Amino acid sequence: MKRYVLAVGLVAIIAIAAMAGAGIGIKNVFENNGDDNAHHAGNMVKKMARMHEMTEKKIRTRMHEMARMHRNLLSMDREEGTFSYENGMFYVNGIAIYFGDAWWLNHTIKSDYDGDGEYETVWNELLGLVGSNVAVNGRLVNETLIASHINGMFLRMPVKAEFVELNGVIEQVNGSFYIDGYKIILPGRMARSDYDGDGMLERMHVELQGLAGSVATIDGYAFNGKIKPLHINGIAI
Ligand SMILES: [Ca+2]
Ligand SMILES: [Ca+2]
Repeated sequence: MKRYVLAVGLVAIIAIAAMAGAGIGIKNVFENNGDDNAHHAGNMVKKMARMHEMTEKKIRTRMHEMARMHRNLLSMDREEGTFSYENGMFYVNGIAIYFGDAWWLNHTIKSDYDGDGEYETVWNELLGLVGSNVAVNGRLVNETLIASHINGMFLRMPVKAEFVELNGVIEQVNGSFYIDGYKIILPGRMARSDYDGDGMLERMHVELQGLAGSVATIDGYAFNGKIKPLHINGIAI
């Protein structure tokens, strides 16, 4: 039943897109037809069109917000100078640089920061840059620069978050989900895996609804009482 309604919705959206593409207005198709069914169908399509428009508007706003946030990342704090390493800490011009916790530093990175042709762990990429001139962007907090970029290449969001593994019952309160007292921050998109095991790929919050009340293990980055999950019950986000 759920699938059938979804299919009808999708057909309506595709029909609207096709009509828009062909330059046919919804108004022209339905307004001159006295038939009741056509009138109801017209209202439904109009409603779908409004919903579609609102979703598009939301996505555009979010994309603008993200673009603004990323533009701002390079115009916050910046240090340029010789990159050094001492007693487990990296420095530029005597300023301590925080690149992330142990879990993140042992993570294989997607950019070749030291330019040796290999994608290594963050730690090894950074060690490969020691002694060279670098530019580090980020946020200066208590005389430590929390890095977002090195030599213009993106590392991570400049938030001092730590990697944690939580185990407990997933609770749902006012539309939000919690585990072990942490609020779970979910991506606003379709799930790539079937986390609740109901045989369907749903939106992330629907998957979590299917897990609410049961015991789960969630790992990810924790900050300010929130967790941004990397895995739910061992399944990647
Ligand atoms: Ca490398
Ligand atoms: Ca599911």
